[in-house]
Amino acid sequence: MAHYYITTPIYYVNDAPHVGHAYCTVNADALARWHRLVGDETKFLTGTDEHGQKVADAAALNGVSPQEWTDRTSARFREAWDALDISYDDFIRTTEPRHYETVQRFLTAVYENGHIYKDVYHGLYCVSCEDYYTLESSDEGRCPIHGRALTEMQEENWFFRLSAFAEPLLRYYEEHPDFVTPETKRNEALAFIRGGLRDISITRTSIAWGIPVPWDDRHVFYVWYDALINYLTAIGYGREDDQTSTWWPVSHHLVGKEILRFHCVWWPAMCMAAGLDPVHHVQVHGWLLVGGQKLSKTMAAEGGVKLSDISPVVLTDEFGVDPIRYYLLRETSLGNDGDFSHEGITARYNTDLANNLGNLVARVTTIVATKCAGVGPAPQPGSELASAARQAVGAAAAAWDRFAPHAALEATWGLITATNAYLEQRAPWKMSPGDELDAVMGDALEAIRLVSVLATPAIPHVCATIWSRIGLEGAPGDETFADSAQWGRYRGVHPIVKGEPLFPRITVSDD
Ligand code: ME8
Repeated sequence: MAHYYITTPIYYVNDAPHVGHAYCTVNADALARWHRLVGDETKFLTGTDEHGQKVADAAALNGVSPQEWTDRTSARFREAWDALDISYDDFIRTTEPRHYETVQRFLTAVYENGHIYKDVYHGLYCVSCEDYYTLESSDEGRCPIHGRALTEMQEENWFFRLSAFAEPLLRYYEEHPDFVTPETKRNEALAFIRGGLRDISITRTSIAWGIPVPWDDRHVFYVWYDALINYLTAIGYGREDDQTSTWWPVSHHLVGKEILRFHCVWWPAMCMAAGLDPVHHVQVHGWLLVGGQKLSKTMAAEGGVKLSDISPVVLTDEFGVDPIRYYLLRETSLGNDGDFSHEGITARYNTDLANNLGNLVARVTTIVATKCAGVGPAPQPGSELASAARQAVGAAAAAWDRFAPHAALEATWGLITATNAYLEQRAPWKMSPGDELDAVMGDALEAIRLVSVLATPAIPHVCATIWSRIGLEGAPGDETFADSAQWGRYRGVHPIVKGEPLFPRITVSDD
């Protein structure tokens, strides 16, 4: 059985989760659900990144200890993921003992392998990024991402000999052409490596909120250096419950484009330095933008949207879980930036969910209820819809496999459109009860069943509801995909439930 390990970044707990975090987490969730559906042994990891200056500052600002602050904020992430029906298998917090243990083991291995040394660091630091810049890489002394003035820092630090890994990294990229996708991001990482790698400072004495360096307890590890190792903590690296050989290195990290350098340069080099194979795949995604801007706390101050108004919990309350999940998955392809807006959600809701999917299910269940005595007939083996279905199944499966949920859903909605067109053409509402009507309705029910299977990683609640409305037991993911994706599994003689509209239309006012 294939193993599939997928991770999101672990999110900083300096503030509450917003829809940008949800974007990444929902995509990872749908991919994990897809792999469970096809029968892979799946592990889906998310969590919170709780050390570092930024988090310590947020705690101080709120007058509580860092531990109290991280407990409180980490819980808000869990709450958001519950609201979005996120099926993580593990939620890691970097303040947990298991993480301390793995980090210390991993970094001791790097140290003992001779890749860590002591020196004095001078640099320009951005607390929001928790990262150093050089004058050249800064925006005239300001952070190129956050726009804030950079702070001059000088401290005695332990350094990681990143510069020694340029050649091994380039070789790794050459031997693993799919290491970083999409290709534009792979090229970006390669350009960075070819531009020359400098050693990086990996410890701090200026703050105490971090994991102690095992061989020098005046220092704590720099937050990024501990954070990346979370992916190994969750699979027990260096501990008694070590499952590294099961889940590593054939794993997938889904990360936003601003943390490409950490995941595509530092992290593989760190793994090599510890004597471990780097992860096999990093999928980089773009940003959700509001009015052309990355979501940030300053947006509201500049007259834009307030982040708290578009928190995952507020959005799911307003539109429902599945519509938000659908929007986040369907609107933007992983890799590109996309615009987030209420108008965008409403448009997708009314068009794809209410008009296409909702109407199809309503239409079919109504006709079967009134003209087929409420019992769903069986489909025809050679139906013209069967070829549309086969095409949709193939295209959707291929898209899920290549990290393209938007394309998987596009293919799935292609089958909905084909089914609606088939009904328009055959006009079963004009037919009298009998074999011809049964054949058409059986085909439509079978197409709906297949749509529920294909869409279940994205909108699991609605798919389970549709499943029971067409008289099936359990849920669309209960059978393995190889079986359930075959045309003709809907055997007929299933009791149909008409039910309330799945997606009542949202009225859009003109003002
Ligand atoms: O960087 N659009 O944490 P973070 C899309 N702790 N995705 C967005 C987004 C937006 N507007 N804003 C945030 C960190 N994200 C580190 C990671 S991993 C070892 C350590 C998502 O809280 C996106 O996935 O700043 C991005 O990479 C992640 O949140 C960064 O979250």
